[in-house]
Order: sequence, then C-alpha cells, then structure tokens
Amino acid sequence: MKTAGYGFSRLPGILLTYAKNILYAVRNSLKKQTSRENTSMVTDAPPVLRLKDYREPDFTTDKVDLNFDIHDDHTVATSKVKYTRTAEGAGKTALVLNAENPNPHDKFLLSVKLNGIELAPGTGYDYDAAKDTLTLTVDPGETEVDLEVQTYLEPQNNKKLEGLYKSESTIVSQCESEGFRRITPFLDRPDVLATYTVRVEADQNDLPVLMVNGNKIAGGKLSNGRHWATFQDPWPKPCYLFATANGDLECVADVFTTKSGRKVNVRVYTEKGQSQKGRHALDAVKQSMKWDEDVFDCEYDLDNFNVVAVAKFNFGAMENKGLNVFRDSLLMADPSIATDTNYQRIIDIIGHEYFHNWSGNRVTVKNWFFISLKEGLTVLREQMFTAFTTSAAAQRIQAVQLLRARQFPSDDSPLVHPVLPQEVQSIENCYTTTIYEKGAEVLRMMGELMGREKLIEGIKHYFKTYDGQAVTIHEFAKAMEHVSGLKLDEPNQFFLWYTQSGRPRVKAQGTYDPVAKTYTLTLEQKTPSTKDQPVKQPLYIPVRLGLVDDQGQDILPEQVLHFNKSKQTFVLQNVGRAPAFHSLFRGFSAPVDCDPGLSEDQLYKQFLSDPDGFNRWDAGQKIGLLERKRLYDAYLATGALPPVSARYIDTIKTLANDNSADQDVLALTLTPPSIKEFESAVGGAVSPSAVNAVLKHVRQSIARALYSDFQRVYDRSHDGQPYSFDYASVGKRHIKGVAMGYLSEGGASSDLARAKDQYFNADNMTDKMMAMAALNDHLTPERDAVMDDFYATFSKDVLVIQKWFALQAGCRSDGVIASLKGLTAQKNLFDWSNPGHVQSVFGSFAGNYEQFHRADGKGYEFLADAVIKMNEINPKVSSGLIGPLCDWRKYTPDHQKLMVAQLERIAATPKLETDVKEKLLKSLPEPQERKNLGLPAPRP
Ligand code: HT7
Ligand code: ZN
Repeated sequence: MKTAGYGFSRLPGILLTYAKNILYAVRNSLKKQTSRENTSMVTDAPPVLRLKDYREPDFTTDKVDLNFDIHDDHTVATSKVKYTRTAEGAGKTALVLNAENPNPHDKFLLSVKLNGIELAPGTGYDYDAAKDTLTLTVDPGETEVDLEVQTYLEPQNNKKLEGLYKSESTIVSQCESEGFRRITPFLDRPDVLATYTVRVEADQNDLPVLMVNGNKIAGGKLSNGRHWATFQDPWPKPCYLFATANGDLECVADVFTTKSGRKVNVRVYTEKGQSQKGRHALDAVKQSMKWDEDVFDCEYDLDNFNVVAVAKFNFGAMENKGLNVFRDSLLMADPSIATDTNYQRIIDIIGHEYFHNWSGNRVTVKNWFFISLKEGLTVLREQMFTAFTTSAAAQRIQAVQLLRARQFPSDDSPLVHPVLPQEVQSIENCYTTTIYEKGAEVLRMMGELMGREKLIEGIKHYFKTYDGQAVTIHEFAKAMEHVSGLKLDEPNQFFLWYTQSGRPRVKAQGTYDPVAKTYTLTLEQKTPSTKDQPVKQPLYIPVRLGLVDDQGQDILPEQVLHFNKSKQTFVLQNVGRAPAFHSLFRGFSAPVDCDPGLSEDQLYKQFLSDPDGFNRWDAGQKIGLLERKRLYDAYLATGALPPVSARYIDTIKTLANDNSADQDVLALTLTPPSIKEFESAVGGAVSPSAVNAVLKHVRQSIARALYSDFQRVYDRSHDGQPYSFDYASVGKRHIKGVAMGYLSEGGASSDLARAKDQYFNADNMTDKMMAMAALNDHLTPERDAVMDDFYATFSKDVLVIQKWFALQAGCRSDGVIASLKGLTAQKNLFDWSNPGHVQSVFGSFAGNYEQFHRADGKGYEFLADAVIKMNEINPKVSSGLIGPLCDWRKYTPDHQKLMVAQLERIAATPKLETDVKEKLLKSLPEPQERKNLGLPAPRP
C-alpha cells in the first residue's frame, strides 16, 4: 500500500506587495508572539498570504557563485551574486533578501560586502532575525549591485533538517520550500532562476565524496588533508533545487546512454558499506530515464545523475537538479530488509523524483500557490510509470485507495483546501494529498475529456513551450487547450476543479425503455459546503460509462459523458437489450463520491461481471461498505451484531478460490475499504467502539466461514520458490498475506505456529513482516519469539528497526501505550531527531484505531505529547502528526471532548511554530461548539 508523505506556505511585512513576503510576516509575528512566555497561540493568528497579492520580485539574478568550506563543527558558506533591478523594483531603495539563522545561537552572518565594500550591521545592511530578512540600502539609480555574504553554519545542530544539516556522516542540504535562506541570504522564491557555480572544500578522510548539482568542472587535493571540487549547473534553476551532499559515501554506478547519445553517469550513494542496497534503485533510475524518453520525449540533460540516501530526512525524497536526495527507507533494498511494498515504492519514488527533471525543474513554478503544477503533474507521470511496471488495474485501484483513505477525509476536515489554494499561512502545510493526488486526478480528467494521446501531446507541448521558465497552472491549462480545443483555463467551468475545494456527491438513476430502445440516465451533483468555502458550483465531470447486460457484455461502446450541470439527463440511443446495470465512472474517471442508484442485486452482478476491472473492484468496495454499515446501524440500535450476510461471504469465497485471476488484483479485491471510508459511510457522529465491534465481527465471521478456503489460498501461494521481485511473485505473496491474516484471526495455536514457522523459514522481509503482522494482536509465545528475533537482528539498524516500531505501535492490545513510552525513552534505540523513527511510532499509533480512540482518551494524550515534543525539535514532523486530532468533529461527543482537550493542551504550548499553529487555528472549536460540548468559554 502506498503512502503519501505530505504535508505546506509564507509572506513579508516589509514589502506588503508580494505573497511570499506576507508569508514571512507570519513567521515574524509568530516569533514575536512566542517570545511572550506562556501565551496561548489561539489568540494570535498568523497572517494570511494570498495568491492575489503575488508580485514580481524587485530584483533578480541569473548567476550564483557559492563556496562551502566544511569543517568538523561548522561550515562557512560564501555567496557572490549580482542582483539586477527589475521593472517592479524601479525607484526602490532597499534590496530585501530572505535570511534565516539556522543555528541555536546568534552567530550567523560573518560578513556582508556590497559592491566590494564590507558593511557593518546597521550601516548599509540590516539583519532582522524576527523577520528573517537581510535588507540592504541601495541607490535608486543603481541597476545592478554585487553582493558577497559569508555565513556561519552548524549543520550538526540543525534539527529542522532544512538548509544544511548533518545526517550520519553526511553534510547534506534540503532547500524546498524555503531552506536556501538558512544557508545564505537570497531571493528565496521559485521565480528567480539562475545558473550556479559551486565549490566545496572538506577534509578528505571524513568526507571523501563531494557532490553538488551539475557537472564537475574542477577538483583537487590540498596539502592539509583537505580536498575540493567545483561544479557548474548550466540549467537555470530556482534556489529550492540547489543541493549539496558530502559524506563518507559509497556508490553503485552505471552508464545510461540517452536517445541523442549522451552518456550519463548514474550513481546511487549510501553510507559506507551499504552500497549494494542501492542496486534496485539504480535499476529503477535507468528504467525511469528510458520510460520518460519513450513516452514523453524527455531526455536527461547533465553528465551525472546522482541519488543519495540519508537517514534523517523530512519527506520521502527531493528532486534537486541532478542530485536527488532520498530518505534511506525509500531507496535502500535487498530481500532481507525490504518488503515487496518497499521495492515497488522505491521504483515509484525514484520515477517521481526523476520525472521532476522536466515537470518541476526544467519548467518550474512561479510561486508556491501553484505547487500542484509540478506535484500533480509529476504524480500523474509517476502513476503512468507505475502502471507500466506493475499492471494498469492494480495501479489504479491502489491510487484510488490512497485517494479515498487520505484525500477524501481531508476534504471533510477543517484542513480542507483546493488544489490551487488562494490563501495559506504556512507553505509547509501545503504538501498534501489534495495538492499531489487530487492534482493528478484533475489532469487525468483532462485526459478523459481529450483522450490519452492528446493528454501526452499536451504535456509535451507544455514542456517545449515553457522550458526554462517559472509558470503557473494557467500556462499548463493553455497548453492543454492548444492541443485539444477544449476550454480548460479560468474562467471556464473546468478550472473550478483547481479553485473549488471538497468533492461532488453524484447520484445516478437509470431507466430502460424497451420500445424506444433508449436508456435514460439522470445524474445529479452536489458538492457539500466546506469550512473554507461555503458556496459551491457544479463541476465539469467526465463520466466514463458502460451499459452491461446479464452476460457481462457491454451493450454499447464505452463513452465519456460531459456532466456539467447540477442535474442532467442523458438519453442513450440504440440500446438493443435491457442493461443488467450501468457502469459509471469506469477507471474512476472523476474524483467524486458516487451513489450509482443500483440495487444490491445489481451491485453483486457488477462485482462479478463488469468488463471494467476497476469497477468490479469498486462494486466490491461498495458492497463491503453497505454490509458493514448495516451491521453498524443494527449495533447502535440494538447493542447486538446480526450475522454477516451469507451472500457477502459466499461471494468472497468464490473470488478467493479463483486462482486464475491476477493474484495482486484479487488480493486488492479481498481487501475491505479503509476505516476512513467506513467512517465517512457511517456519517453523523462516529462511535469508535461501534466501528471496532463491527470490523472485528466481520473479520471473525469471514475467517470462521472461509477457513478452509483461505487454507487453500495459503497453500497455493506459499510455494517455496526463492524470493524474486516480479509482478506474479509479488501478487502471490500479496494474496498469501490476505489468507494468513484470516487464518490467524482466531488465534488457534496451529495457526500461530504456521505464522511463526513462516517467519523463521523466510528468505525475504515480505514473508517475515506478513507473519509478524498476523501474530501482532496475539500476545503469545509465538509473537514474542518473532518480535524478539527481529529486535535482536535489527535493533542497531536505524532503518530496518522502524518496521518493528511500526508493528509495536500497531498492536491492538492494551498496554501498547506503556510499551511505546518505554521504547521511545531508549536513547540507544529510538532517535527523536530522525523523522522516520517518529513517524513509524506515532503515525502507526494514530492508525491503530482501537488504541488511538481509547475511551479514556489516553491515545489522544499520547499523540499530543509527541506533537508538543516535536514542535521543539522539528515543527514539520510535529505538524504532520497533529492531523488525526484535528478530525474531532467526526466522533461522538465523549470522544470530541477528549480530543479537543488535547488540541487545547497543544495550543497552550509556548513557542508553537507556524506549521502547527495554522492547523490548530483551523481546527479548534468555535464558541458555539464549545458550548455544545459543555466546555468553558475561551480565554479572551
Ligand atoms: N518536492 C519535494 C517536496 C518537499 C520536500 C522534500 C524533502 C524535504 C522537504 C520537502 N519539502 C517539500 C518532494 C517531491 O514531491 O517530490
Ligand atoms: Zn514531487
């Protein structure tokens, strides 16, 4: 199962002109506020940055010169930049640069030289540490100024992991979105594009490998044991794509010849002694390079393509030009440490970051409001690549699972926002599933309307037209209009997909007229109002449609309806026979919730016979939700759980025994909808204890009724073949995992022994993790044996032990919070400064429905403790953890009160960072809600 790592914005006060700067003002005001001891954040809202306030910069540059002098305990960075006045800057007397001190003390700016003259603070330059700005006084008549700045950096003390920081042996940078200003003062905004020449110098023993974006143009050794290298990147780029990585690294390497004959050195770097774990990623890079040439004509454009794994990384990976940086868990693999899911995820993310070379790097974004321009497009390209490396059906199902489990719930939360946000408080909170996954769905819909060939032609046209520029989603929409003749850009209705938040609920109703041989389909759409936008308009929705007969045959050729009114009737002609059911939104042609208006009988027929594989799966999901909802309603009404319907169980039985089906898709078909989907199907105030009771009841009923069927599935897929990562073998292990889960459900000793045996005899991590997951909720000697063995094998491996953390945090039994408190207190085991460690414990814990939603509120308190602790260490990680608490409105009042109490505890924390603050401000109860919950009125 894929996970999306996302979470993002910022403006200045000094120039109330451009949006970015407004973001800085937010920051500044925060810094001031937070210095007031014990001030509750809820009273101080960070300023809002608005897209409409965007202005071109007053100054720009097209050439940057950097030097990094790296030492054991500090680095001196020197930047030399010629700034040129723009039309926007006419008559201005200040050159304002972004500059943020990354150190835990005041030492940051070592020297500032303007036009060759060294300036003293206060005379010629003003550094405002609260505003994160360096302001230089310039003569309004000057069109150009030369600036040289030296900064003092302590990478080892940079815990935010933004700017230049240290991870194990490696001194590495992370600049998206606003990290470059933590290295040197600059116009840290994506619409300032420059070529970079960068020299790095360091001790040769400590840091034998020196890397920067671009081609190496010189290098050498110095007499004092130090060495240096200079790199030039000929492609103009915004500073967020700058990168350097220097460490005691080792690589695996290959050469890729591009279609025009350029020989590219492809290298994957890891910490010393680990390089073989980079082989899989290396293969994936070459595969991505070839695929992007074949499908999009996108050729690589430098002599080197380097990829580096680091243990400490805020996100999944980063697309820096020619020097991608990855979190180790998303790059390193061999069968003994990585599961099938890890293997596939590495291919996907390697592809994603590589594809950014065109969608994001060669053509970049004008400002951060348009982040989906690069991320939505790159997710779409990644999805096409994943379909190519796996199967179209499995890829699409998993993409929709992710959308429904993560993006749809965020539409229904206080954090809801459109794909093109109009205002933000923190850019960092904008890396969301809405920007990424929904952004990709919008592009997919363009493809539904114009056809796949035109979609690809339009994207190629976009790359060609805007190469070397920083543009907006409007330029993209214009490129697509150019090839298709469709009306897509603002103010056309289709563009509402970018500006309107939330998602439509579609209702369908169909009638067949045997005399006229017509099928009349009436569709209605309504987008419920959301916290950010109460009023909604009808959207332009592509509905891919089939009419299916009793034999599972399409009666008419599939077609795409253009559904763009609140209510619309389509009359389909020449329908020769009565359809058994209509099949709507084939392949998930639009990101909507659809009530297809089919009877249960029709849904079962669709589940077994729709020619569209996606809709067969989707009918199964709808049936699964209906079944669980029926039980849930009965449970709330009577306190008892009726039996699971025989038809549901029989259908699962039929499917499970189909060994001729694609086993990967079959496993997905037998996987029930996520709890998030169930919660939204339940509607109203969700009772977590009722959800738990229903889900357990269904699991146990299926497990009991189909025990021998799952035994057969297990036997046919546990075939003793040595590990191989290929689609068919992955599918087999996937279905085996489903079977093992059901077989272990009852906790019979022979079943637990089967799981234990599988663990100890496995030649791969997938089989081991599958066995551990099956044993995880059974506190038995079998569980102890596998958990202890895993711990003994991997407790010193900072990467692999995260799997064990996640299992500990996912155990549904009481006592898990105490055990996690113990685990996270062990300094030699758990590292609070490693985002992977924190997310594997607390992210998994928040997904542990039983323990997170404990009736005594201890689960909420445990997560809130982590949010508060991480606010001080790494606010981005802290902000990523708070989401589940922000969803308090979904639950029954007893849970609401407990969750709000924790949000308020977080809100009362001194020195709360913007990222966390923005989410809190959007989520805390309104005065009337407080009243309803019986809470005291907020403090003035
Ligand atoms: N463009 C990148 C997103 C990103 C990021 C990565 C690492 C650390 C901090 C970051 N902030 C934003 C990753 C991507 O989407 O490809
Ligand atoms: Zn991306």
